[in-house]
Amino acid sequence: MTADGTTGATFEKLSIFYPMWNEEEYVERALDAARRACRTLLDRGDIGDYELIIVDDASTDSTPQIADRIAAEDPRVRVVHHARNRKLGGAIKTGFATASGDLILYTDADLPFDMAELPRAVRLMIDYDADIVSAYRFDRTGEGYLRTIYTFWYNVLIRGLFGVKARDINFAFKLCRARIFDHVELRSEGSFIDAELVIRATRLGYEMLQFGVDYFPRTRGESTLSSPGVILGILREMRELRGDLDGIEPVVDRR
Ligand SMILES: Nc1nc2c(ncn2[C@@H]2O[C@H](COP(=O)(O)OP(=O)(O)O)[C@@H](O)[C@H]2O)c(=O)[nH]1
Ligand SMILES: [Mg+2]
Repeated sequence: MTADGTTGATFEKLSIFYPMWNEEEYVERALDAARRACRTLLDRGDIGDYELIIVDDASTDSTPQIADRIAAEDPRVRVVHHARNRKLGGAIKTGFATASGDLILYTDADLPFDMAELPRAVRLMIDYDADIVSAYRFDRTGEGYLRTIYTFWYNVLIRGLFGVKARDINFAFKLCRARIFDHVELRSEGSFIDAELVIRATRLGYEMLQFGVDYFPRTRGESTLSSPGVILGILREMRELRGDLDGIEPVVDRR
């Protein structure tokens, strides 16, 4: 501790949160991987403390019980239970609202990338003074060819409609300085939320840095976010929020 009660680290606290719906096979693995990465960051003095947050979106398997047990054993683990399934956007809003750190990572439970990438992302954020560090997949074909094509066109659409040059906008690696949420207020309840975050933040003038990672598709359980309903939901929210997003004026000077 320094004289003013802070740790002297670059970031006082890193919050990592996972939206989880029926992830009993991943709860422990996801938290273990996060702990290892946080240990490296603590040792390097990049962060002074960390917390790991599970947003249980009304899971019907044993995810809630496993999460509660781990939280009872580890004071750095917190669990928020939704009373009803609110979908990805709802869970992500809960995650950002619960996070108490000045640095926040949102990612998925199924470990789509090696958590050892996190210390590198924090380093990039510091060295380039970015507000968001977002990862893209070097090779997305592991999620299936049809979905790879959807993903490609979704990124093209977001670029065309909103002028945001994101290489892999829906990939679940968004490291954010908490201060962006002084101005970014998310509204999506569904899977448009990733795009909404990036569109709002960059239009407000916040700087986003992107870096590539190897992608590892889930090896346990089933992917639940590529159904026609999810895709239609994205398009509906995009249409509903279009006017709102187009009205955003910068609050940060880009020099
Ligand atoms: N909050 C919430 N999260 C979900 C839901 N369905 C899936 N997820 C979470 O979203 C993340 C990605 O899910 P996944 O099925 O791997 O989708 P994919 O990676 O897009 O194929 C995981 O952390 C899931 O637990 C849901 O209905 N609500
Ligand atoms: Mg996945």
